[in-house]
Parts: sequence; structure tokens; C-alpha cells
Amino acid sequence: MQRKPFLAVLILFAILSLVVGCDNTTPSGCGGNTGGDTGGDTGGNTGGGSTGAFSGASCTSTGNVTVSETIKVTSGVYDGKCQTFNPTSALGDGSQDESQKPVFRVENGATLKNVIIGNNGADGIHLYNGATLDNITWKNVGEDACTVKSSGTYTIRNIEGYNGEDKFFQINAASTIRVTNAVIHNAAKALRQNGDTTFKIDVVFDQCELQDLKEGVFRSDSRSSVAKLTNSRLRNAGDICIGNWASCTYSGTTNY
Ligand code: ADA
Ligand code: CA
Ligand code: CA
Repeated sequence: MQRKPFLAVLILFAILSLVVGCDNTTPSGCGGNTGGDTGGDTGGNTGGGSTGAFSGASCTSTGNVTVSETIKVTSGVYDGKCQTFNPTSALGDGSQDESQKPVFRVENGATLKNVIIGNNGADGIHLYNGATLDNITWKNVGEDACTVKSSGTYTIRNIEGYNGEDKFFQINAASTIRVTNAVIHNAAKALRQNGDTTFKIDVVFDQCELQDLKEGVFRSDSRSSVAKLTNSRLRNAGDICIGNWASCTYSGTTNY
């Protein structure tokens, strides 16, 4: 008979595949696993060093720049080349005085990257009509670190900031805010929607390290706003959700 050897080979294959168990429905085994975690580096950093969860910014200062007038970034990419930007008293003194000016103003989808703001934080960075921040250090947060001044989508990654008195992010307009790999130590709130406002903000903090927050992470008075904290680590960070929210959730957070 011609068919018998063919049938034997067929049965052998069937038995082999049963033993090895290649069903391609699981991520591991049978060549289906393509490596898993690749570290979460979203790129865009020319400041040197690695990025990824909890690494914050990566600049080592390459020099000092005195700033006596707000630097406006209105299009394209402004690369600070890891210089330290030091405001004069013309911008403010970094206290809790509300009349201070920002060191940078970034708007209309422009990007600011590779910047260190020095020991006078003044009113930090103001954002208008959408913007991206990448690889920014606030050595000593002033009145606040970063303010959303008008509606838009804001992408903020690979940042770190220290020693604020009150807010780190201040949100003064309806907006979408995506923060990845932020290291924030010493503030009252990591993010505050402007008090008594009811517009909607949509916030996600992912892969952030939050430490020593007197009040907590997210604070809003708006019942339409949503916030999410994911894959982050906390130490002495207060409450994650304060005030009114449509939704405020967290997942994958650990204490360290
Ligand atoms: C405070 C103040 C607001 C606004 C905000 C800011 O919350 O009440 O009016 O100035 O600070 O943007 O720093
Ligand atoms: Ca303020
Ligand atoms: Ca302010």
C-alpha cells in the first residue's frame, strides 16, 4: 500500500506538535515571544544618558544662560543643549508670588527639550495651544513648575523637578495632558486644576516617581475631569485623588 508511510508521518507530526504544545495563543514559547519589555524609552532625547521609568531627565549642565526675558518657543524644536537657564529678578524670585513670569513659553505644538531651569524657578514653563516638553529639569521649582494656559494636547516626558512649595503642574484650561517618566520630589500637589473651575482636563501620569507630596498627586474641583496614574512608584505621596473628579484611578503603583 502506498498510503501507509504517508499516514505514519502525519501521525508523527501530530504527536510531536502535541508534545511541544505550539498553539500560538500564548505570548511565550513556540517562537511567539518577541522579547517583552523594551524599557519604555520613547526617544527624543539628545541630552545623553538613558531614559525610561523613574529615570527622570538626563542632562548634566553644559553651561549657564541668564534669562532676563521669557524665552518664547513658537514653532519647531528649541533644544536647550542641557544648559542651565537662570532667570533674573525681572522674571521673579521663585517665591509664591503670583505675579512672576515664566522662564519659557512654549506654544502651537512646539517642542522644548534638553533644558535645566536653575535655582530661581520663577513661574517655570507656560504652555499654550499644545506643546511637547522632553528632558527638562527644574532644580528648584518656583511659584509652580509648569502651567497649561490654554486648551490643547500636551506631551511631557523625561522630566524631573525638586523642592516646590505648592503645585508642580497648574492646569488653567481644558486640555489633554500625558506625562511619562516624571520624577517629582517635594511639592504639595503634583497636579492641580485651577481652583473652582469646571472645565474638563484629561490627565495620565505613566511611569512616574512621586515623593514627598504634602497633599497628594491630583487635585481638581471639576466633576468633568479625569485622571489616571499608571505604572508609577510613590513614597510619602499623600492621596492620589483629591477633590472632585468624573473619574480618578490608578493601577500598577508601588511604594518604594
Ligand atoms: C493660583 C491663582 C490662579 C493662577 C494660578 C497660577 O491658583 O489663584 O489665579 O494664577 O495660581 O497659574 O499660578
Ligand atoms: Ca499659583
Ligand atoms: Ca504660577
